[in-house]
Amino acid sequence: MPAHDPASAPATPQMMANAIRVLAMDAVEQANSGHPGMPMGMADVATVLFTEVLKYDAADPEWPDRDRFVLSAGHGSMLLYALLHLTGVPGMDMEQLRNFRQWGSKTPGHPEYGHTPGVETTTGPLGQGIATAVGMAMAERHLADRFGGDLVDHHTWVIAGDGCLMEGISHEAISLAGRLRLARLNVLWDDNDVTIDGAASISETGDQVARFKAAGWAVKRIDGHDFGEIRRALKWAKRQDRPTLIACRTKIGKGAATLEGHHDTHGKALGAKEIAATREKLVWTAQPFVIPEPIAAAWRAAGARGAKERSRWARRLKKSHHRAEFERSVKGELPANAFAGLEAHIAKMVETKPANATRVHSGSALEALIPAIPEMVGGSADLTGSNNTFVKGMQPFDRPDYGGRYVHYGVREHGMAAAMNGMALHGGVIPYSGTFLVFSDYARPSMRLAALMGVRVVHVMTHDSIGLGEDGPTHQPVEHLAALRAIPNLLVFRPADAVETAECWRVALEARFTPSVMALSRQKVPAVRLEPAPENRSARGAYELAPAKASPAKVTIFASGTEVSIALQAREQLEAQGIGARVVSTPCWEIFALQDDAYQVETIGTAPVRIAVEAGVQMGWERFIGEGGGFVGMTGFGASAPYERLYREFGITPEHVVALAKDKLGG
Ligand SMILES: Cc1ncc(C[n+]2csc(CCOP(=O)(O)OP(=O)(O)O)c2C)c(N)n1
Repeated sequence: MPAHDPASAPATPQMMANAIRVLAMDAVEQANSGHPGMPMGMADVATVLFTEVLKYDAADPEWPDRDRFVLSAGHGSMLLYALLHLTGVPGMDMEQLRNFRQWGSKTPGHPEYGHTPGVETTTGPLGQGIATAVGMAMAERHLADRFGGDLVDHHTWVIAGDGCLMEGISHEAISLAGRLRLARLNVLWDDNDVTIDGAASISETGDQVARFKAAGWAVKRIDGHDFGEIRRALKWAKRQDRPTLIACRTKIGKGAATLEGHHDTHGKALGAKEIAATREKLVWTAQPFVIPEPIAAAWRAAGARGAKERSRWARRLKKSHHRAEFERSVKGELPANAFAGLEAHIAKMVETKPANATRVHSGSALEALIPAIPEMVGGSADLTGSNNTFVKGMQPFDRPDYGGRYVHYGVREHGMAAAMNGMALHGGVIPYSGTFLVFSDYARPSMRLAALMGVRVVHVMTHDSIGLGEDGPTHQPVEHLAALRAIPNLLVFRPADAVETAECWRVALEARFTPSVMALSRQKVPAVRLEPAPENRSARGAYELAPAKASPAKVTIFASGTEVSIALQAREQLEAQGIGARVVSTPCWEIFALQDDAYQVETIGTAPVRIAVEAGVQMGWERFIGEGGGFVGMTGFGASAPYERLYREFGITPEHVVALAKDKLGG
């Protein structure tokens, strides 16, 4: 047996890194799918990070003051799973690694937040991790200001690959982090010059290090296989007064017998022959999924390194006068009086019945919410005045103290949505932000991940239809409501007036595990909720706003948002002709779908004719109007003109609704 056989040799960093390499290649081999190259290439860097630098206690992966670790290059999931297993995260036993990528395991193809203990965010769509990490670093700074460095004092570490840095979102993330000077954000770039198709240089000639530097980051290049250099660089990163990039020059598949450095190691099993030769090269005699005890013990000790620090922290928390508020915020519970101001505002709106744009009503709702819910942190992608997301008195979130609650995200919708995810994942912050609804397309990949992860973020998306008028079809969403409603676990609210807007805000904030979109208008609309209600009617998703006067109802008109008032006018006209018509307001389809059958059936009603009116495409409305129902809305793109003209030209009028209803009734 050679002297450095892992079964007997002391657990050097090299041996500990080789444990990651072997686990990665064996798990991918067993699954016959996965990505061994990246975990093998970054094993050395990850070993130093997890054994010497990262602040964590594997026994409690939810310790609020832990350093966050984000594997942005999510395809290298076996790196993370190996680390979680080796450091001793509860539940991450070897069985999980044996069952990599299998049904029911905690080791899915790409890391999934909420599915696997210790996974801080879902990654796989390249670039999302680094952009999400920006939000985590923002939340950390914000909470450090709110609760003090005694309770909040940690870093956010990211491993990103060439792919993450090629993605456009990386630009938004890097420039935002640089501008905000997020010194607790440290990115380790797996600089291996390999992507799937071959060398990264076949599609990239940019200088990444120069790019980060230009954005205000501190940068360094190292040999990612030299433990001394890695150690010094990670320590250097913690000392900087700005975010840091460490370009770690690595070889993909490092350690593989013949494939080291080859793009073939990126995304497939190495094969039995290569694995046997690699075992020999690494002098690794242990069977697959067996870690020699000295190495396993050293890893477990690394995982427990932070235990003392965690108990010291827990003692500080116990004594802190911030304790109750800190615990409440981090758990994501709302303050006891969170909605007192909002309910008073609703009562006032019922009384005063203001006609205005729903974006303005949203601004008024926020005026009641912002003072009551200190963890709400707002912002806009450079459309503050249009989105009505700013409440007087809010301070900008900015260096040096980061106590402000309003983020100037700049024109970075995608980066903004990802940063919001990061803040929500970090905990202690409820992020909301604004842009135009049409630009949900720019934010969609991160919104989808928010829905998949189940995080509470609120996207205020104004200018929600042709009703925005003169800016024209580039800015007029048509298919966006349908597209957003298609995302599972995303609440799409489209309130009709001041009361509904406030009600929807409440539902959004109470949805602890669901992101929301508030689709809001630029144009003024009349109040439709004129009477006090004993309950939050929007919390049913859809409800009968106006019953038929002439009974039984012959027509039910369904509408959302700004078209609810059109539906009410159509109802008046039908009733004037002796045709009983009722109106159902549908502020949130997803919530309506959760109501019991009896309520849904009763709300949809039995009128023979069902018409829907919404200034968007029809897709999805069948759930209310059935196959034979009528739809008044858009069938193509809008146009540039004053909105009243557009509604007339595109036939979204009470008269058109009436004509269609009568036609369906047979004259
Ligand atoms: C947005 C997105 N596009 C494409 C992919 C598919 N994909 C996964 S890994 C990868 C190449 C990444 O290259 P690199 O980051 O250098 O990783 P390495 O080859 O070093 O493992 C691609 C294109 C993806 N996961 N996400």
